[in-house]
Amino acid sequence: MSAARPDAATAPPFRHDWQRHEIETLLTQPFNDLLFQAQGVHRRHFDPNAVQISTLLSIKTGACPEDCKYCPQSGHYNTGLEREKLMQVEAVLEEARKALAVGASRFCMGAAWKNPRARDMPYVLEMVRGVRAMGLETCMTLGMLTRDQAEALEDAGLDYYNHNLDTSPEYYGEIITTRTYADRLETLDHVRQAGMKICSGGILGMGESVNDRAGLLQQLANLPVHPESVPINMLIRIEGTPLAHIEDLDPLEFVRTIAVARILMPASHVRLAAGRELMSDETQALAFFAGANSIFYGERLLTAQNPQANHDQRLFKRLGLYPEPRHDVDDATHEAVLNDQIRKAQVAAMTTDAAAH
Ligand code: SAM
Ligand code: DTB
Ligand code: SF4
Repeated sequence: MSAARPDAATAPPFRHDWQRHEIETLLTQPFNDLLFQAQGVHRRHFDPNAVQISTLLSIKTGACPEDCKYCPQSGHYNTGLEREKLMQVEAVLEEARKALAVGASRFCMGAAWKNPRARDMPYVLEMVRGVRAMGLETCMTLGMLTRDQAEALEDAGLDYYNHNLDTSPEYYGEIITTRTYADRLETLDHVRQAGMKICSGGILGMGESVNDRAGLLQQLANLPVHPESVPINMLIRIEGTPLAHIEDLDPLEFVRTIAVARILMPASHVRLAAGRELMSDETQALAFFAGANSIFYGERLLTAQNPQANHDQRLFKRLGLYPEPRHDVDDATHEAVLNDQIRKAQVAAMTTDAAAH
């Protein structure tokens, strides 16, 4: 279990029957009422000042056959991105070592695929084994999976599979035409049946309505088990994609959505995911208050920029936040050793950079 707190035991049971209108009511209530409620839920389930840290690596970049209108990696749009084939296993492990050294507890590997091919799987499985052996949690996002592929990943030790629903079922067809919402749900089902944890969320700022945001959260919260990790991305507008010039989303609408995700999925890690680079520190502080407790750390997401590490270190210092240690290792001694290693690496990274500023 994640950083669960003792008072979680007295919290009401989790719901999986949310109605769209109930979620819209939550999203549109006065901001202070919403944030107060969300922070209360957050404190019942988590240490309010601990933030889980993930680092991302693109293991196969660009030329994706899907037409996701937001994505720099879709082969349907000319975004000037240079395509790169699947990385060598050793090169991926080298990046994972760097992530561990700067204090990440989870390493997420992403590939611009519609789905992995059979011949890619041995390499991908080797990456999972190697990263896990370092004591990092493992996460992958490779597109659609068959049941067999999900089981093979689970056997190799993959902890999380990321597969986002992105938006409401009604708005989905405006954003992606090369796969359906049902395809997405099917992969999530394969991941869950195989015994892995689910990381699933969406993107805001794609021209969707409040009702669409409610629809996305409804789909996520009404899954048979809440996704353990819920990334909420702010659209990064990429020149060359159809959404390059879409209107800005009000940052307070973004914060509201984080708060409602926290209320609907009380024990899930809600990630303040892509788009932090263009957010003010104050918006991020509000998002943490609203219940976000996970970030991507490091200067690059998959292909787009993320805040500089030293900027995040200063922000954590200003807000009194600290990285959350991992909690899901079965054996207590192993967990203590890993947490000690991670904590030392985190403290070393934080103090070195803080001293330089
Ligand atoms: N191809 C796989 C898939 O789509 O599942 C994995 C990689 S894909 C890049 C992972 C997620 O990144 C997408 O589901 C989307 O939510 C997010 N993403 C992609 N481009 C983005 C952008 N420009 N701004 C914000 N989020 C983005
Ligand atoms: C998620 O929800 N956001 C991450 C991760 N899951 C794989 C990806 C964000 C990608 C942003 C655009 C880019 O870096 O190419
Ligand atoms: Fe391909 Fe994933 Fe980008 Fe869609 S979001 S174009 S599936 S890499």
